[in-house]
Amino acid sequence: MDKARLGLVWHEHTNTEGYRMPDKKKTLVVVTRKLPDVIETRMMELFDTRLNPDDTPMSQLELIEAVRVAEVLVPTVTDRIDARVLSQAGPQLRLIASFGTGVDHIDLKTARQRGITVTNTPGVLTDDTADIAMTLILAVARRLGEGERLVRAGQWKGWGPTTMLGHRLWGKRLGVIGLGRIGQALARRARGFGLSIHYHNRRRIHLDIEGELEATYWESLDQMLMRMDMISVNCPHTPATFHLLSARRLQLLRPHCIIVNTSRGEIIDENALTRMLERGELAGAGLDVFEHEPAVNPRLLGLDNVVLLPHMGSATIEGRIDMGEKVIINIKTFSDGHAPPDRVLEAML
Ligand code: 8YV
Repeated sequence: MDKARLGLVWHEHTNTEGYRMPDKKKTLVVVTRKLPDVIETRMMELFDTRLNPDDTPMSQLELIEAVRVAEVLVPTVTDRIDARVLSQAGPQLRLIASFGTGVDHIDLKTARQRGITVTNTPGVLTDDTADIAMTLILAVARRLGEGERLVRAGQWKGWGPTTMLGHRLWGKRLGVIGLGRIGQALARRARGFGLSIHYHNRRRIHLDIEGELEATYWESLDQMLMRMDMISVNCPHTPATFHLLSARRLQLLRPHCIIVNTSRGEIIDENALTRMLERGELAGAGLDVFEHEPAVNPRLLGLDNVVLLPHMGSATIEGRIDMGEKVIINIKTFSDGHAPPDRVLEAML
């Protein structure tokens, strides 16, 4: 039987970026985690898709096996696609279509050097993540975790004029580190709660948006930290933002300040933060992400003034389906020979 009949002959063509994408009948896609059913069903229709139905995170060795055969890899935040994994990739691997916005789990430089395109899923988890950031601000300022634990433990003795007092939001200053898409969505919510918006970015945002949010730009992060009542971390994790909130910078915050983080744990020196919370040098923290996920510093677990969530910023059914849709669009566009809409370039970070 000839090779063509066995489906072994691939017709290659060049897409707009000059990459050569093997154009066999169906693109071989390896998905590392269980995705929503509707997304998996559509992927199976469109591509030669290998799923992970029991959702066990892949080991580094399993990832290496995957990149040896996949034309497209669909990883998530729990997969470390580092230089070691990428160095084992076969020449057929042309696209990493990540399920999520953050791309700090992928070695972008090595991917570029090996001619592998990387895409993500921006925009569709903005509101969900901003909701969780706002929830954490409310939860920490108004001591929701403590109150809930008290009632559940059967230890609530009844209303008292000076018990469970938190802090009013209205009139306070919120400093957003990274007033991008999610930061702005948080700022819109926060304004509804009477918070004034301050922000630090590498670059000042468009004056129209600044005007709409009545936001104050702080070129110096240190100066902003010294004056805020609450801080929200909303910038991506890159080499430049690793431990941006270092022990030194955390010391600049006033003791009544609270911090929330829905971005990446690595942006805050978690040990230094924990130490300050233990000593009462900071009023509280709301953390949806951790430096060594899924491990959580055990000393944080014992603290009353923290609210801890299991990385659920984008965890809505709607959001996860939209993320999957974006993954499909990126793969389909790429395998049809076009530039996928959500290409990630190192320079963008
Ligand atoms: C995602 C996230 O759920 O998109 C991101 O960057 O942090 C999460 O909200 C996760 O990345 C899925 O891979």
